[in-house]
Amino acid sequence: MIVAAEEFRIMLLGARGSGKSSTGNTVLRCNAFQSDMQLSRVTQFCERATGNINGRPVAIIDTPGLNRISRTEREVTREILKLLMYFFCFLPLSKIIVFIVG
Ligand SMILES: Nc1nc2c(ncn2[C@@H]2O[C@H](COP(=O)(O)OP(=O)(O)OP(=O)(O)O)[C@@H](O)[C@H]2O)c(=O)[nH]1
Ligand SMILES: [Mg+2]
Repeated sequence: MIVAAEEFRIMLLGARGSGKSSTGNTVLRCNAFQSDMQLSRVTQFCERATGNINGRPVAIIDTPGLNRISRTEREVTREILKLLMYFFCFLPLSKIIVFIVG
């Protein structure tokens, strides 16, 4: 019997411009997330991209930067919590590794 490997989930948190999206692209070895040096926040909403590393499915969850630029901290926090709620409501057994970038 072949058992499918559990998806390995990594959520990237950190300040604006700290390299969250670049880290996600490096791990997935593709340009899944928009990455740029801008005064305003580049990533506005939580985004999920998936890939495969050594046969193991991997999902990276990129998030907006936690500084108070363009959107308030409250809006960004709500955006991140919305995604976490999604995982824990619809995929109750799922585990997420949170990685602070920067
Ligand atoms: N020198 C260097 N530059 C980096 C590194 N990681 C990211 N950068 C650059 O820093 C800039 C911002 O990187 P992003 O990955 O877009 O940063 P972010 O945290 O996703 O930014 P927001 O989405 O705005 O919160 C880009 O120009 C990247 O090329 C790093 O490790 N070293
Ligand atoms: Mg980003």
